Amino acid sequence: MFKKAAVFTDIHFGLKGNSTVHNEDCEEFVDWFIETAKSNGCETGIFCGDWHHNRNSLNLATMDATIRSMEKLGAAFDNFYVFVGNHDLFYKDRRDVTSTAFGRHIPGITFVDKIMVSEDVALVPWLVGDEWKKMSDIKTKYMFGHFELPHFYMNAMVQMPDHGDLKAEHFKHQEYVFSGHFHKRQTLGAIHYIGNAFPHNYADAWDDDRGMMILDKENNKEPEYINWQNCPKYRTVKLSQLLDNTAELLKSKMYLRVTLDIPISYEEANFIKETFMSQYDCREITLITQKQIEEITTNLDITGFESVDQIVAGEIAGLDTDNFNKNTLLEIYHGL
Ligand SMILES: [Mn+2]
Repeated sequence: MFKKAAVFTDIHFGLKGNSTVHNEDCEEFVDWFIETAKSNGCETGIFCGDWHHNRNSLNLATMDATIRSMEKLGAAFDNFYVFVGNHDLFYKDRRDVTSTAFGRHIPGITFVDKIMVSEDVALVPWLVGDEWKKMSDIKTKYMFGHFELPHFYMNAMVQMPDHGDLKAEHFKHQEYVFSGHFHKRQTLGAIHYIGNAFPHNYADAWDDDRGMMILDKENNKEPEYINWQNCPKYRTVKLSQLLDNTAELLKSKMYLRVTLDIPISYEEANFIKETFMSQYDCREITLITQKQIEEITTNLDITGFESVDQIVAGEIAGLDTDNFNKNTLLEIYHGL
């Protein structure tokens, strides 16, 4: 099926309410991925699922970025495989309606919406119904998929519970199982969650070990992971830490939640925020009082936090007005 493959997963075009910033990050990532794959001599590309984020509301700007990116990937490789992930499906437990099906018409793209087995490789889209029971019968050395396996980390701190279906032990014959779905990079036994393309939100704070994986199958090499250095980055820090290590901590494209652990006036805090944002090209610095932090940690559901983009999109959608066009407001915001 391939000699040397470059692999990425879970890019989620259209995240944060079809955010322009996010879609631009995705396109920059795709350019970096192609360049890195080519300089490493990969003739094949694989995407392990969740191309789009939202099954109901992809806008045209997202589709524009998607089509351009898929065309580039199709042109760059002898074959580029695009798996269907759970986020790409309209129905949870069926794969017949997907947001990425048009990909099969793009030259160079192979759309993987059913289990494909060829030589020593199996390609497996998001499994529906009882399909998971077939996994233990597949005898290939390598398997790529979008698996939801118990005990692996869904994000930095939450482990997937066991619901009694597919688990790591079912992959009896594989030496390597590479999967998307969980965004944190992690390996246990034969199972490799390769990590998603780049950090998406504060659930990914301090974890930039994401990007791509290269598998040189022809030479029987171990997988090689390469991080995208220019990724957006999420950090949670105390103000005292930030002031002590400013130059070391702050990077471009950074989102920061800063806890005010030292006494500081509103004006001073704002001055620090404005200065750092422009000097280090940060995207967001949110100052949080100790009291707010306690409320956040007792709620614990980090994945439930909304980004600024999501909050603004939600507020605009909720406006009760005849005087403003909500779509225009949203466009203006996304263009900022
Ligand atoms: Mn995903």
